[in-house]
Amino acid sequence: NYKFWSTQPVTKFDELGKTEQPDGPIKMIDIERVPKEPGPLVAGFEWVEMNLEDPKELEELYELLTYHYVEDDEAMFRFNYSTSFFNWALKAPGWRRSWHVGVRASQSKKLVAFISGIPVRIRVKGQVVNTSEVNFLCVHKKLRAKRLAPVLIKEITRRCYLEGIFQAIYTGGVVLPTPVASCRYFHRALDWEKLHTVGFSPLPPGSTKQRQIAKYKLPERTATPGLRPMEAKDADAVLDLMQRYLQRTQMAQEYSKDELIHWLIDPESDFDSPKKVVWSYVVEDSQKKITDFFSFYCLESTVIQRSGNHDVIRAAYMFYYGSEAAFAPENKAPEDKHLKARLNELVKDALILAKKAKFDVFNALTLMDNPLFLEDQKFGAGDGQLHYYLYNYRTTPLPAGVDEKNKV
Ligand code: YNC
Ligand code: MG
Repeated sequence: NYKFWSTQPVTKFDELGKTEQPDGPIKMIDIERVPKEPGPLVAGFEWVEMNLEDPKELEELYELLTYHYVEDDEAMFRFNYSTSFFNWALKAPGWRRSWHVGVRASQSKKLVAFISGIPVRIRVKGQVVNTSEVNFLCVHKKLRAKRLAPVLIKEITRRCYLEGIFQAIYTGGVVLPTPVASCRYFHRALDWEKLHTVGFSPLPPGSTKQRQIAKYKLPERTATPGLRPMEAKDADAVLDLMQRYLQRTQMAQEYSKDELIHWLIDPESDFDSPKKVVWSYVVEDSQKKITDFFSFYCLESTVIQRSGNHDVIRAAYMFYYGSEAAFAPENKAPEDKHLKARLNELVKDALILAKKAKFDVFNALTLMDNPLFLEDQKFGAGDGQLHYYLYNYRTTPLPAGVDEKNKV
């Protein structure tokens, strides 16, 4: 088993708990010995570097992923990333065209597979590692189970090595050797009736539709004084708060100011534009100090068996947040009661704003401090898991689900 993955520099399942070695690279790479040309592809196909600055090529990537990307186990829903999402996720500061790798049919030039990387710095237990974040691996349904995925993975690896990047981070719903962390998806209905119609939310035994709708009803207006959309002028304050806040976790991305602006401030500022990807808010107190922030992004899913009038689910995903409440003297681990109360106020406002922006559901993973608010804000556990992986980097896995011992 794991015919491909057992050949790769990743932690093996049976090494777990046995390693006495310190955290660090599994294999040393000599750039001189990295092939200068891509490996062979099956006859009839060719490698391409995608030019995602060209709207036509961006649209080709959109087409491939719209019909062939990630589905749930029952094949009811499929992620439908937008072209503005690709502009956001694939053109982050430091992006390189050479890490936007496609495979085309030689005759028709049709795009049939894709894999990408972007440069990110990851802090893992106190050490900062330069990595490539590998994402959007996709093979056309007609070319599945032909061992094309390992060929794509080896090609992006070669391209990372050539640029002097020897480690990678990636996530997936499938279990591979060996997750560094595993999270569960939680979902909070915003439009329960629609989620029920499309088959996402079952009617719990003993309940009624009316009771479910009432359960998820939200106030019209947000409640936190000083809450407003984040602007570029807030970047220094938010970066400072975020950096301190992320110290609560053992693994997190490190951000420069440019990166923070890219990831949190959408050039599309129109509140409910279909092109908007990320929504970010700050809380500014009466002394003009930023005390809290939160953000969420949009990722729609196609309803594969369209039902009623609905062909997409509009989902908001919890992104970064932070609060000075974590550092207040009243906030004491392990309960984090003070922080818990504050996060519940902030997340409730995030739900209200997401509802206003016409989202159907709000999703969050069991990471960061999310377990402090999931239950109170009526999120329910989903079927989906998300596993986090590191390539060519050895470390012992973080505790399951949450990455600190003091969490639920
Ligand atoms: C997966 N998601 O286990 P073994 S996530 C990694 N991530 O290898 P074939 C995967 N490996 O078990 P198919 C994987 N899914 O024999 C499968 N595999 O060792 C492994 N789906 O290859 C699998 N996108 O070509 C097996 O399978 C081998 O035709 C089988 O293709 C797989 O983006 C796939 O879920 C996923 O498009 C492309 O099913 C296809 O089925 C598909 O015969 C729908 O492959 C879309 C989908 C995956 C989303 C993602 C992160 C990808 C990370 C890849 C690993 C990066 C490593 C770091 C490289 C840089 C290093 C540096 C520096
Ligand atoms: Mg294949």
